[in-house]
Amino acid sequence: MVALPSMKARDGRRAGQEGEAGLVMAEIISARVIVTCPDRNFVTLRIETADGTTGIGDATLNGRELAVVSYLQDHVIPCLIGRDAHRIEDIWQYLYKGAYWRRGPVTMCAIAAVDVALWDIKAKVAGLPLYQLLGGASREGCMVYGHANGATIEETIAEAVRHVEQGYKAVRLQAGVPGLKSTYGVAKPGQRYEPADGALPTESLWSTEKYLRSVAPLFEKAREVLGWDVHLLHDVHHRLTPIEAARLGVELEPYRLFWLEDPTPAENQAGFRLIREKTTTPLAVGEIFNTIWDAKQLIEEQLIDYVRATIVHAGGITHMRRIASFADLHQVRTGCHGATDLSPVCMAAALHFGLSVPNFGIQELMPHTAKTDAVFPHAYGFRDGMMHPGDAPGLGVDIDEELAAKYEYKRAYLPVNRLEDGTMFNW
Ligand code: CS2
Ligand code: MG
Repeated sequence: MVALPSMKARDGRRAGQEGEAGLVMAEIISARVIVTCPDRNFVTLRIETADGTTGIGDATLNGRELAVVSYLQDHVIPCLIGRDAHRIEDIWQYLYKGAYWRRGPVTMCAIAAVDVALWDIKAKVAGLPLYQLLGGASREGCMVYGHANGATIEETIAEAVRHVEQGYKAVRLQAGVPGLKSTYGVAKPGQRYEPADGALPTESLWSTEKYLRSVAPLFEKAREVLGWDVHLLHDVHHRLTPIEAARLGVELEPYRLFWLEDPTPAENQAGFRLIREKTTTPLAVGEIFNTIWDAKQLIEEQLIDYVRATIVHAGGITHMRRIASFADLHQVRTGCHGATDLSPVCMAAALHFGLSVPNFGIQELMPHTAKTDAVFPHAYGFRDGMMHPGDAPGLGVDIDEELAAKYEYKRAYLPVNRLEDGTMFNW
């Protein structure tokens, strides 16, 4: 009979180094946090094992970055040293259950960073691109959607045409709202869209009535110009009530959207029942979710079509695979958040995840600046409207620490939003 490796408790806390028969050990000897601002802030965790293998994970929480830095440095890293990097699930459970205080964006970002760095290490040790360890490729590549935005309908559609010419099969359309000075998702003149734009939060004004009047004409014109062979998406950014969202969904039905995103805030998951009863426009929700519990009812009752949780904010690859498996049972597909505040490390992880899960839907792509790309050299690429993580061992992304050190952290907040009468509202 084959002797099993000993299951004896080591010191109850740490992975031992005794090298028991059959156990491949990768002792964590250091972990450190790197903060850099190549055009915007990013937080990255690097974990190193005794044989010199390193893995990285994204820990960026837009506008609240330093809270995650402290959570990692002061509370997580001391517990990692000496553990076996290969025990990814056990470390995940240790950090989640062991904190006593479960869930929340700061905690789950920190856990995600550790989890992704450990998957990176495991795949490098195996000498395989990570998706191979996740079951291998389920498709040729991950379809992505690009962002077309402009102050007017004409500008937005011109941008969409440009995307289609570049090969995009799916485009999100956001246009300025007549009568409002600024709108989420629309770049300021001459700049690229970047939501975290102030050392203190900038304030914008919102009118639901003006907005609702502006959306259907945008999509009517878009179908006229772009035809029907391109997927069109739209983000409401949590700004409607369920009944208003239902009305918008119905109005947009003739234009066959791929999805309508975040139509209403999702803390009250039952609120989506009303929208769902009224409209067949597909719904996508979840870029601010951090665990499966945020989406449980939405998925179970099939109140949404796409879950937008992503690696960095929802506990890493380990937890995202749990969300995807649960969603798959209910015919809900993935549609990972991929704005510029998610670093190239997160994008790489999302692509390995997306390539491997059976119920991949689409991946958001908001390209990073050249400065960001230089700090994070990566193997992933774009072709014919799809992205592929590449075949380098591990995640296929690194951080150039020397270059990163040149860009000091700059406090930057997401804007806040008020109704025209001054009432604080959802941004
Ligand atoms: C947006 C994001 O990508 C999206 O769909 O909702 O731009 C979001 O506002 C930012 O990622 C917030 O940090
Ligand atoms: Mg969004």
